[in-house]
Amino acid sequence: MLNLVVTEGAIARTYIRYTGRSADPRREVGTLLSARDAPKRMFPSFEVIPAVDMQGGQVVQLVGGERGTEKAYGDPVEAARRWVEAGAETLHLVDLDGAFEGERANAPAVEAIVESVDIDVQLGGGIRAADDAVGLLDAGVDRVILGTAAVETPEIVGAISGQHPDSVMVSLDAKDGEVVVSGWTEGTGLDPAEAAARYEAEGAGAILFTDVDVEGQLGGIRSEPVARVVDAVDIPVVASGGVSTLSDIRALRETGAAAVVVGTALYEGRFTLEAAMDA
Ligand code: AMZ
Repeated sequence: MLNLVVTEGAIARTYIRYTGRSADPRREVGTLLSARDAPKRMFPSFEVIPAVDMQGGQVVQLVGGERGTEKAYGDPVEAARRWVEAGAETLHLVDLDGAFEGERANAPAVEAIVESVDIDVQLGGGIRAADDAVGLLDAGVDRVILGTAAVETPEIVGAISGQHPDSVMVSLDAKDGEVVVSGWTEGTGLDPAEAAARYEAEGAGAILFTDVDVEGQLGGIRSEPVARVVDAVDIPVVASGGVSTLSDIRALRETGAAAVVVGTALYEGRFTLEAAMDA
């Protein structure tokens, strides 16, 4: 008998156990193949995602996204490996030089991470053209994160999703209630919840919502702005900004967010990734 142990959406990875001969192997194998070809659901259960923000080839964390406030935390590939060992299911990579300058500058570290880890990798910062995004997805990045380009050219979301379904995460980063772009230096006049609904219609697979007002400050999260975005869409919303305690993580989970990105609190050892995932 062929005993297939299937966990939703993840059959191709690990959850197959063969325990003998099947009465009808062709049927079993057919089921197995179609399950493997089915698209993987993004964030099937709540995730705590470590951030690897890069500047000049180093991991850094900024306070409120302001240049000049950076604190460095070493080599990105080592950090990525450390998060994988600690049990991360997804890595959140940001090319900060790319976000500020409009052109990605940490590609060697990104490539090395994509090659050395076998968990999902999402990447943002300086992805401003559809062909760059598609190239990254072809090269093994699981999701591209678009901020500035999605605001300037909303159709880019559909253009990329057409080739790689469910692989565009639109980043709506809010300062004083308004979406900001270009390294969070320029306002757009957009309301984050209204914009989220619009990008869902454009084909976004998920929304990243960063509460810039509390970002990097270890001062705690605000639930309401996250809940507003969650309530505006059906696609997963990943929350970011301000996490300093395990109860911040629980509070974000209660908003209905699908995942939370944590940076400074993990690098400063406020809690471990294991403890955060247990929370
Ligand atoms: O810290 C910052 N100033 C900052 C930052 N972390 N500015 C942008 N970003 C991130 C966004 C998103 O993930 O949260 O960069 C990405 C968007 O970049 P772009 O180049 O598409 O606007």
